[in-house]
Amino acid sequence: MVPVRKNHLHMTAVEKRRFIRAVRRVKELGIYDELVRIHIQINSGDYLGKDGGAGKRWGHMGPGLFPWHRQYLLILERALQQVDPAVTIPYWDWTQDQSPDSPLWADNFMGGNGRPGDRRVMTGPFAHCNGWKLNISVVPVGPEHPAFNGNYTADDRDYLVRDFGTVNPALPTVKELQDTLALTVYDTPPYNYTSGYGTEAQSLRNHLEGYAKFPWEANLGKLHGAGHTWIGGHMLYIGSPNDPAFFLHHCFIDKLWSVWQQTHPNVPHYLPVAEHPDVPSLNTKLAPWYSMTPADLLDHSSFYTYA
Ligand SMILES: [Cu+2]
Repeated sequence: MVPVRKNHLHMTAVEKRRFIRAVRRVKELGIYDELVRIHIQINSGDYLGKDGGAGKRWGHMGPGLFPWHRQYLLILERALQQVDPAVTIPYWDWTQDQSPDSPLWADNFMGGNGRPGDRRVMTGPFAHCNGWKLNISVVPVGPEHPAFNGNYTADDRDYLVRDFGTVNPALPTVKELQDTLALTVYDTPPYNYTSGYGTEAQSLRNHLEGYAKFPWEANLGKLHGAGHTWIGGHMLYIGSPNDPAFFLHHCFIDKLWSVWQQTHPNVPHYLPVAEHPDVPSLNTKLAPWYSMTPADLLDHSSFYTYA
């Protein structure tokens, strides 16, 4: 039986309770925080190497975005299933589910926005007052824009922070998503945050990641980026997996890679195929696990399906 991932809106109250219980248990076991640590380590390296020549960008600002996060989510999901075999990671479709009053943010699921002032989350299972304490958290330092900054220092706040709609007031629209999913090229040299800018050179990956936009679009930071920035708080920076909403957001990104593949069955579903100094190729084992390649991760259907 292959596990089925579903939209959180279609989960029963019992399914939600079991998901939350498993996440909190995996946190107690230290597995969750180890995943946070890995994300910080990999993401920082990816940002510091954004212009190339500094080793591989594994999971961000490059084609590894989809396979790397697919493996990352699989590791969490399998840990959750050790606690409760029925649990899968649900997804958040932010083109349809945009209200701060969504069941997503209810007290029995992700909990709500941060309070005024320090933006501390006060409700739900991931509120500090309900026992969710951050052990590994960082804030950006240095002169660069935080969104392009690989330089971080320890953040001693041990509570989760959210700030809905302040940095970015709007979640992505259906049109924004459809325009990007219409692209027919997975990624383009230099396989970084500049790939596919404009109309000629395409990059499904960079448009979906959010660093490229079409001439008719107003702002960078769309789609994947916009989900992070709309939630705000911890979701803005590389310690974003401290917010369990990260996994519902990235689960939807994961689903979209699959939707794009189905929409364009006859184009390469990962690029580059040949070895490349700055990014994983189709057959490069992904750090820090060195167990699976993008080729191994191209098709999720043996790991899980989407309802
Ligand atoms: Cu990430």
